[in-house]
Amino acid sequence: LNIPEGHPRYRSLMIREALVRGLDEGLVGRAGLIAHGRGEAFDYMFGEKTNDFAMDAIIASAASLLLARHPVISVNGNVAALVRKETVTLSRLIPADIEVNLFYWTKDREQNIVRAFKKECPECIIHTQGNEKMIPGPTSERSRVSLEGILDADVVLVPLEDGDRVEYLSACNKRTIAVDLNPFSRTAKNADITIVDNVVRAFPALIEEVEKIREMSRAQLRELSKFDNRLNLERAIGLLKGRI
Ligand code: PTJ
Repeated sequence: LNIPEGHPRYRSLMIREALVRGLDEGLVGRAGLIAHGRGEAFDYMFGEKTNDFAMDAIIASAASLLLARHPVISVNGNVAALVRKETVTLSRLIPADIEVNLFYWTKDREQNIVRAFKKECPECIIHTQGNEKMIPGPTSERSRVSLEGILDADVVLVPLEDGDRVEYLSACNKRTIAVDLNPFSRTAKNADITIVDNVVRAFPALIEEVEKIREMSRAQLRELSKFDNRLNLERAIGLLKGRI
């Protein structure tokens, strides 16, 4: 599809194209396109920009990731299609592990995503969903995690999902960071920090923030990592109310 750069919805149409390409390449699940539609609707209402409440969450997330003993970035099909390069950059910078965790799990798609990440980062170890149900609770495929990855992690970055996994990760004493445009989702409400922003903007902003604060002392980082997620979600919902 040839989309002229001057098209008023150029950026949004390009994101859709990246997902459709991801579907053709066997990275994105079919339902991933529907999930994107939900996110897109929220993004439209939030003004398609990184709002103040998102930036505050990004700062607290950057500090939490830098403080972590073992941070892991959980990736699904949509993340692999939309922000693969940025995920690798983040993982190198922090440094953090990458783990493929799929809701609509198939071995084929898991392997396609691993290959795509390996192409971007040959030295990266990409964890995959373990064979055992490791996290007690979630009934979906998402409960299967890697022993060396999410099971051992103390901080898990969970972009783009709505479900019960975050609740159970928290029950396992892990700090959870979500990126979700839907401030009403279970994931958004249960995470320790929720970045209410489009992942295509949130990840580059997170990279910038990590670069900015990575030399700070642990005491300074601890200060920056303090965050009241409930209050911050209220700010996001307040903006929606105002716009409506
Ligand atoms: O690749 P898989 O099999 O793991 O499947 C991935 C999807 C996304 C299909 C799966 O996790 C799913 O069904 O997710 P949900 O339950 O639809 O939740 C996705 C959440 O992400 C929703 O709350 C959307 O509003 C939000 N969302 C969608 N696109 C974006 C987004 N948030 C941030 N940035 C986006 N680009």
